[in-house]
Amino acid sequence: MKVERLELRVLRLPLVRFFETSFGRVHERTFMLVRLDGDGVTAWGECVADDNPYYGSETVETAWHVTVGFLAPLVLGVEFAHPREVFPALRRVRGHQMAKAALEMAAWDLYARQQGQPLSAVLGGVRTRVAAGVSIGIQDSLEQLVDRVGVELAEGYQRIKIKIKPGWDLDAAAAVRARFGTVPLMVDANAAYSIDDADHLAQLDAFGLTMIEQPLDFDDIRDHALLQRRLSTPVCLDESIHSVRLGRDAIDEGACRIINIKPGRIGGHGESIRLHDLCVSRGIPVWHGGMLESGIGRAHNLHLSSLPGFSLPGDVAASRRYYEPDLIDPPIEVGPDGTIAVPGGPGIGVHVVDARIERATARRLELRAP
Ligand code: OSB
Ligand code: MG
Repeated sequence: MKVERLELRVLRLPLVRFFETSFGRVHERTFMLVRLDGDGVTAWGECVADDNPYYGSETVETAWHVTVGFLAPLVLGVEFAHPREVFPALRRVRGHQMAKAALEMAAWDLYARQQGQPLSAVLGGVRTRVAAGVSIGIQDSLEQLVDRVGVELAEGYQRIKIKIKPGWDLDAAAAVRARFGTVPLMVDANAAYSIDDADHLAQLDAFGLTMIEQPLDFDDIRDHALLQRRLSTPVCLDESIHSVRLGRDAIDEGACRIINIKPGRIGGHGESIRLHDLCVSRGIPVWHGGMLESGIGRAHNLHLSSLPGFSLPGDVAASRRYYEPDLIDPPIEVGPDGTIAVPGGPGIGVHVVDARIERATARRLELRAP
């Protein structure tokens, strides 16, 4: 497999509905797409970096800079026997997992398409449909929150995740429980608390949550281990796990009982498979996180979610919760049983609508193999 041409684009797309986390409210997303061409085949990857460094330290601008200046030259025109060789080939660039992931994931799509196989088959997937949950942002009122939960449950989603922050936590969980009883429910704090809040967070134990996601800092393992000892609710780490090694450390220290895998956060599909395998061997359930991706990133996520260790519903919801129209046609849809089909064609298996990409493009750059 050889990449002959690389195209980068920055796109801007309005969200169907605003999305609010403990670090802020967004109404649109700005993100980078990577297109690779080789041997007459076109492949796509999506970078999950935002236009701000609030979830993680990367941004669209850092991803662009690092890809053009440092990552692309390590891939363009280089012969790879398999896409699992791509992440190690980028090793001299430290960090920048989101930028690496977009390129690496596009390389997997390129390889799978060249093999004429669905990406899931190449990744080692075993499922044709994956269980879907939804992530519901912070709302303006508890009534609005409960209404949104009702709408999503009616769509079939198998579990509800609500975003929390100080001042929007116990009451929010209580409101959902009061209206919807024992529905599978979890909360995601996006690092909004500190270990000094342990007593407060322990009050969440009363709600029978399936987990609390990333309560403490993005680079913390140790305080999460202290917190986990004080909670009966399982801690799930998201932001803290930006490499397979950190996943191992977190499990060894008892900092979490569940891990959320986002390929963009740890450098792509190859590293995600390694983290998945580690978690399976250590008895740690994993599920697939989401980053408000367009249909391109969403399709990648579905293929990865088909691996056997993804035993909990992921944040892999239908296209129309995010973008209308999506960049792909047909859009990704959820069935009444709360599952989503893994696309079946070669590679990511979705039809990318060039005209929609063109319309949303703010910037474009083309690089060719020397
Ligand atoms: O923490 O999982 C998160 C969205 C943006 C950044 C971080 C997160 C999220 C979500 C949304 O929870 C998941 C999705 O629906 O794509
Ligand atoms: Mg999260």
